[in-house]
Parts: sequence; structure tokens; C-alpha cells
Amino acid sequence: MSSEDLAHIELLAEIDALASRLHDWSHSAPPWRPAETCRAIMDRLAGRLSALRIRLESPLVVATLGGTGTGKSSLINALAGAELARSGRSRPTTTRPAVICRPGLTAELLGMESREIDWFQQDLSALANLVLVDCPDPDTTDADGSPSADTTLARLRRILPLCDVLIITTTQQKYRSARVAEELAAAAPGARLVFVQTHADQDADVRDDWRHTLEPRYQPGHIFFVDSLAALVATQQGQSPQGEFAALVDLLTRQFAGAAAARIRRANFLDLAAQALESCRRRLDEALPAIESLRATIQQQRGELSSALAGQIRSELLSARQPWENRLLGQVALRWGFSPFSLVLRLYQGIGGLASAALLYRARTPVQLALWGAVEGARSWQKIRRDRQLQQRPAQTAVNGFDATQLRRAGVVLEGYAAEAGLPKASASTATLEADADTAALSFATRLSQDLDALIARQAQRHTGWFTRWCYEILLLAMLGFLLFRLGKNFFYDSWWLQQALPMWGVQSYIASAFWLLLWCFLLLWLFTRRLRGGLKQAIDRLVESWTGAAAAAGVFAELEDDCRRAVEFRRDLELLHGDVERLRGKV
Ligand SMILES: Nc1nc2c(ncn2[C@@H]2O[C@H](COP(=O)(O)OP(=O)(O)OP(=O)(O)O)[C@@H](O)[C@H]2O)c(=O)[nH]1
Ligand SMILES: [Mg+2]
Repeated sequence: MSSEDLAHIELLAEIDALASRLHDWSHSAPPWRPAETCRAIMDRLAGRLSALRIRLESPLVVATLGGTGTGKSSLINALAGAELARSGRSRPTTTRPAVICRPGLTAELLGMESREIDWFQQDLSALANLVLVDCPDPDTTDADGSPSADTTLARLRRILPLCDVLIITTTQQKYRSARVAEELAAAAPGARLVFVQTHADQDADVRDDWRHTLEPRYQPGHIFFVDSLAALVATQQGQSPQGEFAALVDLLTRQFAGAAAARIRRANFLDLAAQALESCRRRLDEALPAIESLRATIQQQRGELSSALAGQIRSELLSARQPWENRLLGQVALRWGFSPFSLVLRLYQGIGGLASAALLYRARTPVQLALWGAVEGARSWQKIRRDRQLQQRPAQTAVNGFDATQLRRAGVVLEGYAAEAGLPKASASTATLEADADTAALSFATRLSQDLDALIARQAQRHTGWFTRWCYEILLLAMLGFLLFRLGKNFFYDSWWLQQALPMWGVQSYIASAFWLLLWCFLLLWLFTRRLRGGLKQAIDRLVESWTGAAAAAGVFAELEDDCRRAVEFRRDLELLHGDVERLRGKV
């Protein structure tokens, strides 16, 4: 396999890969108006690409384009080296595109409709690597005069994109003609343009002026100045081309044709792709600010919904803190196992039960005992239920969801923004928003329960450090020890051991000791629970703060946000694609 063949295969692979990426990109378009337009643009480009793909095997296709009488047909004849295309003084001479090529090629291979063209085949050396297309003037009407200029124009529009090189001819008189330039603008994407002033033997050189008129829109490069009639005669007499005409032939046959033809076609395709992508980029960029403001509004509305819900949950948590404190105390006691102070905590927790336990002592008969059991059972059950209800209330509030009026108002605002951004109405419809809000509320309720469980666990851990624990244990044990020491000293030492025994303290002292112990326990409990309570409040505040941003309403307007995200991603993918096309263009 020659290196040229390999290069050809590589070229085909590159074009195929790029085409499929362009296709994938355009078909990943989200339901966004500008993105849908981009898909349509890219679909049209794909059509052109398949035509280009067919022509990759064919010689370079060169067409002449210009006003009537500017010498298009004469130049084609000069390039072919034979009088094949009709040229003459009657205007217009050419009314249908004439294709001149070597034998063996077909109109289909070139991607052309054979019934729309005049087809000439001749075995000429000049046609080895060139297909010449003699075009009528865009303003020309058909010979029968009936169909309007549109027919010629329509044919030209179909044929020009199939050409690799467009030779734009003009004369001293016609170079300002805007009609051709307009047609050019439509046909130019992807084709190489070569500018030629004809009638060099009789007209003044107006190339500088012409360049001036061309320059705002095209980069004309070198403009050729040729005498087509003389060039044809010279070729027919077996002379080699001279001067400007020779330079033009060299450009077409050496620089553009042969192996370079493939490169030019690839460049043509890349130009087309770049231009299509550029047009898509312009559209998307125009529409992107509206998407950004929709995104910002979603965040803002979410923030408002979040703050309202978080505020409501905060006040519920703070107004019914008792069950949470109980739960926290229970956890603390559980972590500390069976130590004196944790025993005090457990007793404090079950203090209501103690009061009723007093009744137990007064029960004299099994019936009374059974009655006490039932009453106590019902009381505990009620307390547990009440505590559980209170603890579940914030999650219930979350499940009940966001304030309906606020949600509806947000919906109306977002609907307006979505319409402005070109997103489908369905994503911002009330039904979608409500469904999103319900899902969001449920997931927030789950998160809320987990957050609260974690908060209690964290607080329990924070307040059960060894230092805190030993402080309270030592303080309790110190008081207990002191009282026991005093009572023990009086009982064993003072009243027994001493020779002059002191009187033994009466029940009063024991009651007083128990009283002080109780008081001490309450003091320690008060200190401990006060710290616990303060910590809990702070932790609740911090937790609520973490929801207020937009966390509580994270899933609300999810569908709308997803549309925005896809729109932004679509634009980002375009940038990557554009970068690749530019990189390939740089390689050509
Ligand atoms: N002297 C001279 N005459 C030329 C030259 N090129 C074209 N002509 C003459 O100009 C007239 C018009 O040339 P055509 O080639 O038919 O022009 P065209 O652009 O094909 O015109 P339409 O087919 O009507 O669009 C003919 O009589 C040609 O002989 C040139 O370079 N020098
Ligand atoms: Mg002609």
C-alpha cells in the first residue's frame, strides 16, 4: 500500500469519525429551542458530508461562476484545451451547467443529477485530474424563458456545494456586480475561491479595485488576469501555457489537484463543519444568558423555600425540645453504662415513674398491684407515644412539604424564565413542579431524620468525654463519700470506739444526709443538663443553618434544573467539537 493510499484511508477515517461525533452531538440536543435548531443545522451538514464522501474518489471539481459574458465558458475551454463549452456573443450563452470531464466518470459519482446538467466527456490530458463545470450566470433565465431565474439559481445552489474550487470570473465592466457575490456567499462555505479577471488582451487591469470590493468578505489572495481566447489558441497549437494563465493552470493542476484534492475536500468539509458549529455556537451563546438567569432564579427560589421550611422545623424542634433532651440523656446514660452518676441520670429520666412507683408501696392486694401495673403501663406507653410523636413532628412537617402558595408563586416565576430561555413548558408546569416538590420533601424528611439521629449521637459523644464523666463521678462520689464518712465515723468510731463515747446520731441526721445527697445530685444534674441543653440548642441551630442555603429544597425544580444542566453541557460539548475541528483544520 502506498503512503498516498494510507493517507487516503486515514483521511476517510478522520472524516467518518468527525461526522459521527457531529451526529452524536447534534442528537444529544436537549429539549431546548436553540439546541433543536443546531440539530437541524447539523443534519443539513450531514447531507453535504455524504455528498463529499462520495466525491472523495473523484478528481478535483472546478466551476466557473460570474455574470453573463464575463468569459466563464471561454475560460473553461481554455482550461480543457478544446472548445467544448458554448461561448459566444449572444447573451446569455450558457443556460444550464455544463460538466466537462474525462471518460469513466458518472454524474452520480460526482453527486450530481444528470438531468440538471449538460454532460461532456472527452479524453484530454487536461482533464486527467480535473472536472470542469461551466455555470450559467445566476441571473440567467432558461432558454424557453418560462421558469423564472429561480430554476437556474436553484440548480446552481445544488451544484455549487459539490465543487471544490470556484473560479470567479469578472470583466472590467462587471466587477462590481453584487448579484454574483450574493450567490457566492451562499456557495462559498467549503469551496476554495479563485478570482480571475478575463479579457486581459483588451481590458484595463482592475484587480486592485476589485480586491477592494471583495476584501471585506473574502480573502481573494492572488487575482489572475487572463486572456482565455489566446490561451485556448496556444494550447490548441501545442504551446505550453504562458504568464498568468500558466499560473492559474499550475494552481489547479499541481497545487489543488491530485493528492492535494483530497486535502482540499477535507478542508472544505472542515470549513463547513467549523462554519456550522460557529453558527450553532452563536445561537447557543445568545440563549445561554437566559439559561444562567433561570439557574440563578431556581437557586434563589429554592433558597426561599428552604429557609421557610427550615425555619418552621427549627421552631418545632426548639419548642418541643424535651423529648430530644430525654433521648440525649438516655444515650448519655447508655454510653456510661452502670456508674453512680449514670444511675442518677437514669433515675432522673424515670422520675415520673418514681412518683407513681410510690403508689406501689401502698398496694396491698394483688388487684391493687395489677391495677398499678395497668396504670403505670398505660402511663409509660402514653409517654413513649407522645415523645415519639413529638420527635417525628419535624420529619412529618418536611413530608407535608413546602408551603403550597410559595411553591405556586415560585412556579409562576420560573415558568416565565423557562419560556424566555427556550425550554419546554412541561418542565416548568405546575404538575411537574409539584411532583418534584413532593419527591424533594420526602428525601429531605429522610435526610432530616438521619441528621437528627446523627446530631443526638454526636452530642452524646461530645458530652461523655472522660474528663466530663470523671468530673461528675468524682463530685458525686466525693459528696457520697463525705456523707458516708461522717455517718460512719459517728456510728463506728464516735459512738463505739471512743472510751468516752459520743451519742449516736438519730434518724434526723440520716434524713438530713439523704437530703443533702439529693440536693447535691440535683445540683450536678442541673449543671449537666444545662450544658447538654445549651449544646443541643446550638447544634440544632447549626443544623438548621446547613439546610437554609437550598439544601432543604434540593430536589425541587429538579427537572427544570436538569434541562439547564443539559443545555450548558450541550454548549460545552460544542466547544470540544469545535476545538477538534480547528485542530484538524490546522493540520490541513
Ligand atoms: N478578447 C477576449 N474575449 C473573451 C475573453 N473571454 C471571453 N471572451 C469573449 O466574451 C464573450 C463571452 O464569453 P463567454 O465565455 O460566452 O461568457 P460567459 O461568461 O460564459 O457568458 P454566459 O454563458 O452568457 O454566462 C465571447 O464572445 C468570448 O469570445 C478573453 O479573455 N478575451
Ligand atoms: Mg457561458
